[in-house]
Amino acid sequence: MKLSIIIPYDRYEQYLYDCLESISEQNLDDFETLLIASKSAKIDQQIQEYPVNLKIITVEDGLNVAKKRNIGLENACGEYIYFIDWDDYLMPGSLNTLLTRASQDNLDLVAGIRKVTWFKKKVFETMGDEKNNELNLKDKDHDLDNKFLEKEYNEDNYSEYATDILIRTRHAIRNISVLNILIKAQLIKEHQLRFNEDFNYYCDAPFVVQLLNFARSFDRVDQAIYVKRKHNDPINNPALSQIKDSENKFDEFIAAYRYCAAIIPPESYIRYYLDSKMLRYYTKFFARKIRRSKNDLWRTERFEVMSEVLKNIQPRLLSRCSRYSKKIVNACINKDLATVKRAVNRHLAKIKFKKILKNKNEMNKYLYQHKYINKPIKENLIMFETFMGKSYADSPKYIYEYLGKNYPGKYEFVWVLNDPHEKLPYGGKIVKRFTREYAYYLGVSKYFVFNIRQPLWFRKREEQVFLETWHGTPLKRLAFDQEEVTAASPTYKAQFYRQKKEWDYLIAPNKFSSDIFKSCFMYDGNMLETGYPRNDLLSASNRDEIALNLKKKLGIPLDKKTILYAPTWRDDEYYGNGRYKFKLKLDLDLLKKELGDQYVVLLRTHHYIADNLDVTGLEDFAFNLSKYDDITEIYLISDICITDYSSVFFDYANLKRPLLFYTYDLDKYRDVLRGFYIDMETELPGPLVFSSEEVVDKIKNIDQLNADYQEKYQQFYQRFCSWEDGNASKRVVEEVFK
Ligand code: C2G
Repeated sequence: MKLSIIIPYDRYEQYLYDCLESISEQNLDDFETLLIASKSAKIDQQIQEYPVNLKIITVEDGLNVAKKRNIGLENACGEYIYFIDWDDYLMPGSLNTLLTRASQDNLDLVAGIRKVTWFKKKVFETMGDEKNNELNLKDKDHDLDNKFLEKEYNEDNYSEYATDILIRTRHAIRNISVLNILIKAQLIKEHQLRFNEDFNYYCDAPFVVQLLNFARSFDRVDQAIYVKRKHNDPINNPALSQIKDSENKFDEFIAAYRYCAAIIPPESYIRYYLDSKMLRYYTKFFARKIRRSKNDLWRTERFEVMSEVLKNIQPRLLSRCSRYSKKIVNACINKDLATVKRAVNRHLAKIKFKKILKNKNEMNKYLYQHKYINKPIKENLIMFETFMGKSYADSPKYIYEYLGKNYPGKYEFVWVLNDPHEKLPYGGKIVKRFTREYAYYLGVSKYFVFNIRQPLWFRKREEQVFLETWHGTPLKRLAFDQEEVTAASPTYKAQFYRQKKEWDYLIAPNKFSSDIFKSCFMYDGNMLETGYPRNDLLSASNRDEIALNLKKKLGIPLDKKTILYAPTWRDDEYYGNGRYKFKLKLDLDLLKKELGDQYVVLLRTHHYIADNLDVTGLEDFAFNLSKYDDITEIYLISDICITDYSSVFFDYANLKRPLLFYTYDLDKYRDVLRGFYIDMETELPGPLVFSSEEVVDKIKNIDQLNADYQEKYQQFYQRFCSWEDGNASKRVVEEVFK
């Protein structure tokens, strides 16, 4: 047999599917895949059916990776050995490329390159490189080549080591990882190499160092690509590297370093590299840890250990360091803790100061953290924010107006609004987001009513009360239910976890949302099962009068019916932070031609959309209301609503008016970007349409559509709208503002 692939596996089977699928795409014939699976690991039909010559070796629970890989080695029959982790995958043909190269010159080791991603295979294949670039996840193997080793090593005249072959292999020790190295089984056998089972986190380094030591021939092929997948949910399924606080991680790190250092020549290239890693670990991590850690070990025992280690690193490495690094290394070697602390403090203060000079919001944040948060709380002050200060709208607006009307003089109000607004009713003071005033009010307000998440640097004080209204019944999968986080930061779930703990109250518009919010936000605080304050307007007794006035104000012809088109945003189409692209796929010319004698169109993009819709030449038919604050008011003037995957329809359905779903990119949105909580094909109160022609057709036959969907609409209404009776604001206020 030519090749044995060894995979240690214990949980989170959703990762393993991608891994096995990718192995089936390697153009291999004579190979076996050894899955070393813990007894309790899930092995389902799907896993067993991949055409990868799978041999499952069941082992007891709790064995570490080293042990599992060793069991793999005992059982492997291949001429070559290859390790892959169950949560990673390969680009097609990579293994074949490695094997071909190895066979050509009978090489002991052949390595490929590694890429890092946050995404599953399907997403990575669709938009991997582009997305990785945005996230600055470069192919670090190459990065390092250019920056560091080659230059330094050659300059140092270590020509006897800097042979072509060594340079070509250096990436193999970049992370000192065994991943993406094809190894001749004979080499392992000859030297009886095994992973050191004492190491839970750092078993790769000692093994790889030995491989490099013993190998007589090696090469690298850049076409063989291994994709290392980061886990986006460190709360529920952390990767080994994301387990932070294990007590013995430090001891093991040092032990692994010492183990390696003991078996390689002190002047070797590998040692040079190991030491540079250690130096980096100390300056970037350890030295900072000793300032803040609650655990005194970092300043006592561990500091002593570090001192001993640093004493033995190669002096020429130190000579290349910055003055700051030299200073803290020397201080540590001299066991001078006070100097290290002082130097690190000064260094970090300098970095902070530079940041502040560059961006004045940083200054406001600084003032919040160091000054405002210590000021006395203003007991009657309430701060409101909707869509990051973009509008006076949504549930915060309705809660605000209810408070203003029913409790005159009792509260002081602050509204976060970025653009100039007319004076607000009830005397609300307007502040811009992230200004000094904003930072001040974050520090001293008693109550917060926000419809999105709070700023990342906000830290709720114990006496403060945070009411999170959220902003829609979930159709798209949210937070912890999102398999992939393609928009937002990949650390979104970890951030969310911390932020939701600060929510004292969360509003649910219906039972469905209440259940989902609990799980998708991992929320166990007070759930206000009240309905949405923002929908109170939809059952107001004077809603027709309000609608008429609004139509007049916006210049919408009173003799025409209106079609609202309110789509959502796409996670993968964006310019930058919170600024998304949107290309109108609704053929307005066609709509005007076919429907223009009876209808006009109201266009409304999501607040994330940065593109401005161009309605030039159609001014009497298409009205762009994207900048209008409150979509609830717009619902009142809309006779038909077209949306896609926006939560808009859950609210609009309160009016029992016709709904259409223009879902031209349904497959991608559902399968790649987000996934849904309800079945778009069977549970919606209106039809899915895929072209402008279909839109026209449905609207021309709107009576038929209403008849066809009457029953479904009724069921939908019962499920999602039955709590909305016009009194949600009252219920919320009475619960929260006691
Ligand atoms: N909205 C709007 N105009 C649009 C789309 C949305 O004014 N064209 C408003 C609506 O109030 C809607 C809310 O923004 O309910 C949220 O928009 P979604 O399209 O549902 O998207 P998102 O902001 O991602 O929120 O649980 C809901 C989810 O969080 C979705």
